[in-house]
Amino acid sequence: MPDLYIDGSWVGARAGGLRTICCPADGELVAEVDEAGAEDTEVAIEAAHRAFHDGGWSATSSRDRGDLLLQVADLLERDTDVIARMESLDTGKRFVESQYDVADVVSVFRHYGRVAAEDSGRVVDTGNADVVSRIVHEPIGVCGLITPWNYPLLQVSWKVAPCLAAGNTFVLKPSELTPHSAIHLMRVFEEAGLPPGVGNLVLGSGAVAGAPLSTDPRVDMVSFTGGVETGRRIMAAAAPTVKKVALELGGKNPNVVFADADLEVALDYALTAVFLHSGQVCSAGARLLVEESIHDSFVDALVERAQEIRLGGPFDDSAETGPLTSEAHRDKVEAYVARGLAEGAVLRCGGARPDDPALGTGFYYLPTVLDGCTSTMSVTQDESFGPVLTVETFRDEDEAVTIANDSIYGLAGAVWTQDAGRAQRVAARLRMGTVWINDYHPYVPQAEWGGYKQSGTGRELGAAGLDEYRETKHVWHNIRPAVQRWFGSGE
Ligand code: TXE
Repeated sequence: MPDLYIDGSWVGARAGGLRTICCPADGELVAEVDEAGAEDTEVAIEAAHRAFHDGGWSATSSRDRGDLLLQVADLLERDTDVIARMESLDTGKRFVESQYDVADVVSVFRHYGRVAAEDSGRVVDTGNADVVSRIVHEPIGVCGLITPWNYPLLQVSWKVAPCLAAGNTFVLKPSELTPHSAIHLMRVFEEAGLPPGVGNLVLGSGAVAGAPLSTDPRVDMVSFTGGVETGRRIMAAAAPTVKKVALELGGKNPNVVFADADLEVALDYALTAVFLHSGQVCSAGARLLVEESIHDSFVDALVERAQEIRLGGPFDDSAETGPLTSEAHRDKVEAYVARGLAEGAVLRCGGARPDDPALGTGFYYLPTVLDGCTSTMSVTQDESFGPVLTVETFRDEDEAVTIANDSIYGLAGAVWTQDAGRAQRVAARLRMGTVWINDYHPYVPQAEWGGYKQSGTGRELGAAGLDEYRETKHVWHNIRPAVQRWFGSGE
């Protein structure tokens, strides 16, 4: 069965392109999928454009759209293990983590299913009794949705659910490395009765299949999650047609531990912050800032536990984390660590591939701690997107905040302290879209997610995540029209 979903039909790539998907945990073949060319994306854009302008979707009631999203949530929940298996084979991630991810996807669809009809605009008091003035929300139009490989279906859900809730049509281009859960999602949409052309799926490389989504004048908005370099390119490509652009570009997220924190808990979370999913998380706490007085004991204990983390494939019950997504990505992480060492960072553990022959065909990399780092080093400024923690120290609150904010990024960060006043002061001064106090990583679909500075523009999730996909219109109704005689009043 072909893999591209365009205008309500499953089709192959016009030029016949195919891509081989292998599991990063062992290099085994997962499947071959159709690889779209730019012409396939253009046909998908045309279908989405037609469905938006001719079709009934944007005119459906927001309640009906919400009901469809709730139905999709139920179907996805029904298929949890099927989808989780696809995610694990495409990403190499542990099956149990993929199951958690699907549960999160379901709650994102449920959230937007419930809120789709909640905010129907407002009436404006103009001060003029002869006028009815209303603010209404309308869909933007055709949305190009481009997503990465680390949380494949979850990243898709953060875009697709609010996009449909608001009444838009879309062309989705998931990461070329992890296409299967997106294919399954389109099957679920088909089962739920999404009208043809409203949701379209193209698979393939960003530069070819993805590029038209930021240049084509029929696309009204492009929403992208991925690397900062690609984000810059997409923003520039969207400029000539003045598209709305929403970007989530990752971060270099500081995890700030004060000496007065509950150190046992802070240590435990410092490991999860950076090593969850082998660091392939946009909000990974990859930059540990620890108060100087506790540096030695804290980092010694952290290194000891990092060395005990067990690596393995998706269906290995003893594994605690998996491989990196590709050989190219592991090469990038290795080069990043080598650069840090050349700049004077001290390798405390890891810094190599595991020597277990059972892992030899996967793209594994050991949990790595680089101590003795400073803000001027590339390793504290660049995102590795791998299992690499850099350690810096600070002496007081001001210095902690200065170092934490010394970054082009501003996605997320955490502060650990039992002093509530300090926690609030630091949280207020961190220039980031999310700040956790005495916690790391949780998010909920009800709360906004996104970055300050070069971590992106716009927000996903929460009320703002729906607003991203809506235009705002002012409707002014003069209920007692009368001749005005602005001109000709002298006659
Ligand atoms: O991402 P890309 P890559 C970071 C992380 C990683 C780096 C590069 O640091 O090492 O980005 O990863 C599509 N027009 N993050 O190369 O290229 C591409 O096909 C349209 C952070 O994998 O940004 C894929 O679907 N689309 C991050 C998507 O963009 C284009 C998650 C992401 O790929 C395109 C992943 C183009 N010209 C990586 N070029 C996060 N924020 O969570 C590429 N794409």
